[in-house]
Amino acid sequence: MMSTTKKRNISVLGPNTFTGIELKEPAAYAAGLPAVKVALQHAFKEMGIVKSLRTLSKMNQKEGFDCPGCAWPDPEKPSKLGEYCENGVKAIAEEATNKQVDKDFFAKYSVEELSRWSDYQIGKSGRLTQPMILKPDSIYYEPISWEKAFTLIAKQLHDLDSPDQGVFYTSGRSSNEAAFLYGLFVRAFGTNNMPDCSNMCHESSGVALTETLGIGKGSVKLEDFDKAEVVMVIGQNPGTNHPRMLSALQKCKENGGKVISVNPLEESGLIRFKNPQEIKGVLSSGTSLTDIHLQVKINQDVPLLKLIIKKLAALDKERGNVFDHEFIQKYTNGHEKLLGDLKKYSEEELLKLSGVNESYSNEVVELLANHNKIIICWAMGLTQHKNGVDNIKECVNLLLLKGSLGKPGAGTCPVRGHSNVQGDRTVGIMHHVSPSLNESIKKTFGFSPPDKEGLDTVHAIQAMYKGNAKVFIALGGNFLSAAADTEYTAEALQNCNLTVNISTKLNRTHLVAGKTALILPTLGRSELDEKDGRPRHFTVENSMGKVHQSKGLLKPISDNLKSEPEIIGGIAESYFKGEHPVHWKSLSENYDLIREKIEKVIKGFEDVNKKSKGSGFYLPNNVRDLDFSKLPNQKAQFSLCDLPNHNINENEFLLMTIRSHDQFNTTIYGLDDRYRGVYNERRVVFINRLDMKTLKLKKFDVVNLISDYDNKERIASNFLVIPYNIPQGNLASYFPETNVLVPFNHFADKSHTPISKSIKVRIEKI
Ligand SMILES: Nc1nc2c(c(=O)[nH]1)N[C@H]1C(S)=C(S)[C@@H](COP(=O)(O)OP(=O)(O)OC[C@H]3O[C@@H](n4cnc5c(=O)[nH]c(N)nc54)[C@H](O)[C@@H]3O)O[C@H]1N2
Ligand SMILES: Nc1nc2c(c(=O)[nH]1)N[C@H]1C(S)=C(S)[C@@H](COP(=O)(O)OP(=O)(O)OC[C@H]3O[C@@H](n4cnc5c(=O)[nH]c(N)nc54)[C@H](O)[C@@H]3O)O[C@H]1N2
Ligand SMILES: [Mo]
Repeated sequence: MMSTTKKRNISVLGPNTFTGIELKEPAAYAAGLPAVKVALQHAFKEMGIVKSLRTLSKMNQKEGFDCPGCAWPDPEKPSKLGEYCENGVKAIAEEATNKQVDKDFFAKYSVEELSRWSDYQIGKSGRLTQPMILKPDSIYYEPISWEKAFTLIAKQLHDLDSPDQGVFYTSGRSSNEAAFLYGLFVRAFGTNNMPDCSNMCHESSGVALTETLGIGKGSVKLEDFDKAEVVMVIGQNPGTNHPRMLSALQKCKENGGKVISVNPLEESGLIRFKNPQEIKGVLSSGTSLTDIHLQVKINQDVPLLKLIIKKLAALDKERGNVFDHEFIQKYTNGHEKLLGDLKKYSEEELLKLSGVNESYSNEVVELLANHNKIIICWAMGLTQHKNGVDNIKECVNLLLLKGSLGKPGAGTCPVRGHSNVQGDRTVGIMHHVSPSLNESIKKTFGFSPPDKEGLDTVHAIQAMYKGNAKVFIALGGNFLSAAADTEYTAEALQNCNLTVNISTKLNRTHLVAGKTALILPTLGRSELDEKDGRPRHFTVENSMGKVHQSKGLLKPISDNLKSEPEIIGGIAESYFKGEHPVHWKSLSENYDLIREKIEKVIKGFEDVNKKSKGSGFYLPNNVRDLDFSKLPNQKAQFSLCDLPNHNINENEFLLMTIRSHDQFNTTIYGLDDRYRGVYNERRVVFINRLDMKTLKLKKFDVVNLISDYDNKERIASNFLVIPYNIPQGNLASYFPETNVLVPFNHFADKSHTPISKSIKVRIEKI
């Protein structure tokens, strides 16, 4: 389906044609030789053999660069066979490709024509090589000099009626240094409008963990997996999205631990694992990972956790030692209320809602009753629902009852997405006002940051849609395709006077642009970043709060790229013209100087220039120290969480929008979802066979998916029906093709994360 804009004739959604599906059985195990083979195919195709081997030897090594894929930490001793996974190699191949999107490319293809390409084709065109401008009424990007681009941005920012008409998005790939400088500039400019990808991702975790435990991050370290007795993996697909986590689960199993997965799908990556970093792993039949799989229905994790807690409470009455009473007494608040509240629910009701097998759930209860070194890992399966915050609070309830915090082998593990999304937050990318951060900035830099709350992602889109925000600047990411309600977001971006994307690769947001649009090409993680012949390095923070350095090594794809700090510094310099207490130019050129400032402003970064070398250092984490002094009564908080309520109509399903094995968010590496057995096609919808029967659907029938929120019909057209092992009443399909169905104004309470994992839809056969 094509939709058009007023001026440029842009296809917002791109083509909806099929690419030639082939269906096989879901994979019997994750990784192993097929993963090595596929990884190398991707690398060789994009980078050639020599560059591939050189690049991979430096990935996730102490003197190399941090993988631009996920945020899973590196072990102290990296494997000799390389410390990377199939999808990390795909990420690097995508970034370090030899293909170029240069001025000739843009002279050949208009944005109208490019918008009719699929995201896969757009992404595969190659790396951006020089700054480009799309002028009002034009459909062709043209070259522009860096200086002119900075001057134009500065002028548009000066022309705004108020700084709050600017929106400054960040995706989570940016380094701590770039993110710190960006946040500093946005505050100096005068707004807190800093939406970021986290708003669509782990924001629910941040809110829930801050309210209950006093820090919006997880508490476990990598070595805790060696000691854990039980690891619960809830709403997460590590085989695809955090493959190196499988090695940690493998170690846990080797040490006698048990792994429980809670997921509407039986994800292959969690069933069996052949570790490609061990010879024996590749040759043997691998390690079976999941001991018990609870096939929960979409968004019925709260009923399931309540059921588990209720049964544990009954056992505790009998045995007296199922809960950690000393811990509860000493460190927590509200435990009686929680147990009292559980009386409202019957076990039968909770079991039925959750949809899980009763005897499996009893096995889980028994395991949890007998152990207290418990880690709970989760990702988007818990956060992207209306009650995303409560989902996580219910996990915290369980850990608190068991005393599974602040001890080896136990704790919270929200598994982060982008490789530095956590670091970006730590150094100040945030739409909320932090009085203490503002105070430190004032003390260090001599200006007062604004104290008005900024816009998060969903509210920034609404502001642009309504014309209340007019300039959109993105430090990375693909805002159009990542955000909810693609057609609404497209209108929002196209309403802007100026959209600016600081990017490595071409994506749909460059095409669905404001009246004027700029593409500012930047260095990738893997590229050598030099100033006057001297290499510079960055720092990043991994999913477990460890900060370490990252240094690129490849020759940059073009001489006309700037680093992210240089681009931010260039904009700031043009905007302030030397009339500001911050010396933007010197900061943007010398990252040691930025780090010295971070050290002054952000707690835990003392001595960062020295400490970030080697394997790095951990930031402070109050949960590890069992210090809850900032919370009410100076205790960790139990929470009362309601059951989710979707008011599903008879003909409606709940749809989760998930990642295939061949994508990184909106970057499509390829068309195969190998673990789920779907090849060469992304326009598919996974559905239970019994539901197919009721709807009289056959395999490969073509359907439209339709959501009807607020009496508005939103349609994702042309999807092939795939019979799958998924609970009745539930559907799964890929993101971003289905983002068009997610209403912009329906999001999680408190965290405002779009409801991308529980969208009410109906199916229409064509
Ligand atoms: N290769 C690769 N790596 C990535 C990414 C990528 O796209 N590709 N993305 C990165 C980013 S930014 C992120 S945030 C992470 C995302 O990592 P994940 O959260 O693992 O990604 P999703 O594909 O969204 O998978 C969600 C999982 O939750 C399950 N699920 C959905 N709804 C529910 C529910 O209601 N309850 C339960 N219990 N489970 C549910 C789904 O079946 C699926 O297994 O990965 C990061 N790493
Ligand atoms: N329906 C649905 N929607 C979702 C989700 C979902 O599960 N379902 N998941 C959500 C989640 S968890 C997230 S995190 C967001 C992701 O949202 P984003 O972070 O906005 O999206 P990405 O696809 O990761 O962004 C890819 C683009 O980033 C740019 N890029 C890559 N590396 C770099 C770099 O080093 N520097 C710069 N400056 N640019 C770079 C490239 O141009 C590339 O095209 O999407 C969210 N949207
Ligand atoms: Mo994410």
